[in-house]
Amino acid sequence: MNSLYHQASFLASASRLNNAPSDIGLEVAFSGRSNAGKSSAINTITQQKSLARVSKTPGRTQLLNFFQLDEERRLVDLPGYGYAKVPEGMHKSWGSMIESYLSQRSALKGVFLIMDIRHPLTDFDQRMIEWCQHFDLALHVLLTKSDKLSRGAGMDILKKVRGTLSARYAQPVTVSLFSSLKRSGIEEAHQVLDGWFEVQIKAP
Ligand SMILES: Nc1nc2c(ncn2[C@@H]2O[C@H](COP(=O)(O)OP(=O)(O)OP(=O)(O)O)[C@@H](O)[C@H]2O)c(=O)[nH]1
Ligand SMILES: [Mg+2]
Repeated sequence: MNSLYHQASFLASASRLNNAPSDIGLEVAFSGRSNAGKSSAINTITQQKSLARVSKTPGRTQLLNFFQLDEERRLVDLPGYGYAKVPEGMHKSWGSMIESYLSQRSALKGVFLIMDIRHPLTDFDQRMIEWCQHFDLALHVLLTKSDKLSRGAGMDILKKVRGTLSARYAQPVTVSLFSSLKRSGIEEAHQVLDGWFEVQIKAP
């Protein structure tokens, strides 16, 4: 078990960027469509049952939620996008909050973009990828809920998504399979985070 992630604890919630915790150290944000499984992925990656709040009701996470790993490193659960039932005004405020977070947050190193493997690369996902590329942020796609498909079908989608991303975008985007239900894909996710968080890997 990787203790850096396991020791995660809730730090703060912020309704906007200017009441977020100090902009120091390194941060990785979890973004994606509402209900895709962002909060679940944070819990699975940190191997904690209820660090981030999971809900069957889409649009549950409406604040920026900061989780501290150590003095210098944080995970951030971002509000989901694309939830049809929120009023138009909220879509706009979501967009401006996320855009200011992505563009102004110095600590932000990269984004884990969470996609339900059954609905990858929505229009919103593509907008998010464009923003990340524009703001020069590292990007990793987690295709979650992979337990919903057979292994073969999951691998096919993984290949297709990789192909589409490399054809469409200039900067490299990495992709991996994940399931919070089956707790699979955790090691690969930790490896990506370790790289971004500049964790020194001990020689065997
Ligand atoms: N089968 C399966 N269900 C999952 C998985 N991950 C999440 N879920 C379910 O999907 C629903 C939404 O999960 P959340 O983690 O709350 O999703 P979210 O992206 O944080 O949603 P918002 O905060 O509303 O944007 C819940 O009912 C979870 O139990 C997974 O890997 N497999
Ligand atoms: Mg959530």
